[in-house]
Formats: sequence, structure tokens, C-alpha cells
Amino acid sequence: MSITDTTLAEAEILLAQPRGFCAGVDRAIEIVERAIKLHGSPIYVRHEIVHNAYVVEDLRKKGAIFIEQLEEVPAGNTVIFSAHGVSKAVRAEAESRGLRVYDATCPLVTKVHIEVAKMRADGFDIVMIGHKGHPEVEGTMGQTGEGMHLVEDIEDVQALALPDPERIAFVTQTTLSVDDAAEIIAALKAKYPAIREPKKQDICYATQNRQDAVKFMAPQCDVVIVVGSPNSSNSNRLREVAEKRGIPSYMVDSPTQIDPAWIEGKRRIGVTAGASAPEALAQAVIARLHELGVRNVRALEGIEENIAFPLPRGLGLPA
Ligand code: 0CJ
Ligand code: F3S
Repeated sequence: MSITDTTLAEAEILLAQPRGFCAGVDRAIEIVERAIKLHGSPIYVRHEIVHNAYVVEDLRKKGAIFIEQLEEVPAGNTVIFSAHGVSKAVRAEAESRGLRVYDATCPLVTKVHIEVAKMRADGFDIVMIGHKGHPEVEGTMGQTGEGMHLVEDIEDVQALALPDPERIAFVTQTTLSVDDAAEIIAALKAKYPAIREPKKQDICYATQNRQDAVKFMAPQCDVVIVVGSPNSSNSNRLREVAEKRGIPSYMVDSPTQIDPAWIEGKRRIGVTAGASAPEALAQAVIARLHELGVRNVRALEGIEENIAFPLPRGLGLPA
């Protein structure tokens, strides 16, 4: 046995708590599965239902067809909006085409859409903190025809020139870095002291809890592995949280992407998963680490989440 083997045999995997699926992702996947059972396949889904390649492939096998533009949905069919939400224009297009719609927008994204509508009705311009091009940002920005201003960082805040500094509000994407968002919000408040903020922060409970769990885990680790797909905002933020603490951290979509060199000579290997990454993948990553010689697993303490969102009308009865 080499020195490296001995080290790995003594090493342990630390498992973050909470990790993986949130209530909005559970609900979105359930909506697709129930719609297929109810109406048969194919069922069209606008955008990846959640940003996870494994989930999307699994639903594709069950009869879902993923599209980006509603014009790709043949007349008379059913379409499901992804967990990230859609603009008013997309909703109107689906209605005008007479498509049957099930809305898998996470209720916590809908909450932000409602805030935008209320503040626009009160005559406020709205600054949205988020990542340009992300579907949630497109959906939230698209809740109103005008008066929305996207900022991605503090430089964008400095460049803002808003018409009435007394009538400004802000909202955020739900899956941001809690710490980066706090800095941008501080810059907004410094520039516009009267800015109106959401009653409850828009970054969701799942994003907050998973980042807190990595903040607790990372200082105990020599390396951190995050399970998540490259286009998943919240999963990327988990990797950054560990990296910002000086811990080498990697994101993988499947156990085959683990490079054995990452764990060579490491004693504590942290594992977590983004809100769209199935527990089966986290377990497969653990199995791969076992194969590579790591014997021990320790689940860390953390918040137990007991949140569930109701299904949309028409899909709520037992399938
Ligand atoms: O935007 C959301 C409602 C989060 C959905 C779950 O995560 P994911 O990875 O599909 O989406 P993000 O890219 O927003 O994290
Ligand atoms: Fe919703 Fe947050 Fe999950 S907005 S879909 S609970 S990551």
C-alpha cells in the first residue's frame, strides 16, 4: 500500500446539511411527472425544468420535450413553464396560442414577480440585482414593460442614473451569493438612501441555507466537491463560497468528472449539492470517493428543512 492509499483510507467525507433538492425543485419535477401521467407524452417544457442535466435527461426519457421558444410547441399541446419563471410576454403568448399551461415557477420566484407588479403600480422604478441572461432574471424583468434596471455588480450601481431617487425599489434573483448581494445592496442604499427593499429578502431559504452549510463545512475541509450542472446559478455560488474561504473546490455533474488528483493527500473532503442536484448524484459521488479509497463518511449537523409547496390546480390530486 502506498503512502497515498494510507492517507485516503484515513480520510473522511464530510456531507453538508442541507444540500440538494429544495421545495421548488421537488414541486417542478413533480409537475412534469404528473402532467405526463395525466395527458400522456409528449409534454413540452419551456427551458430546462431545473438546471440539472441528470434531471432533464430523466424527464426526457419519461416523455418530456424541452424547448426554448413557445413557437416550438405544436398547437393544441401542453407546455410547462420552468421553475425559474417566465415574463408576462411568454405567458400572454401561451394564452393567445391556446396552449394548456402548467406553471412550475417556484412560488418564491412568483413572490418576487408580485413585488415587481406592486412597486410598478406604486410608480417606483425597480433595480433588479441578478445575472444577465439568466432565465429567472428575464422572467422577473419581464413582469413590466419598463422601469426595470438590471445590476450585476457595484460598478453597475455606480453607473445607474435613475429619474427619481425618492421612488426606487430593488428586488433580487433568488439564487445569488448572499454576501455579494449584501455588498451590492449596501452600495444601492448608499447611493439611494430612500430605496425601498423587499419586506423579506428575495434570496430564498434554500439558497441561504445551502450557502450557510458550506460556510460551516468548508473550514473543516481540504477540498470541497459541489454536485451541480454548469448552468445552475445556486450550485456555482456554493462552489464560490468554499473557494472564497481558500479551499480548493470543484463542481461536478457526475461522479465520472472527479479527478483523483483533487483528493490526493487530502484528509477531509466536503461534499454538497445544489438545489437542483438529485441526492442520487451526491450518493454516486460518495460511492466514487469510496472506490478511490476514502472509507469514512460523516454527515454534518445543519438545518432540517420542512418546506413543501402545493401543486398547481389540476395536478394536485394523487396521480
Ligand atoms: O431559479 C430558481 C427558481 C432556482 C431553481 C433551482 O435551481 P436551478 O439550478 O435550476 O436554477 P438556478 O440557475 O437559478 O440556480
Ligand atoms: Fe425556489 Fe429557491 Fe428552490 S427560489 S426553486 S426554493 S432554489
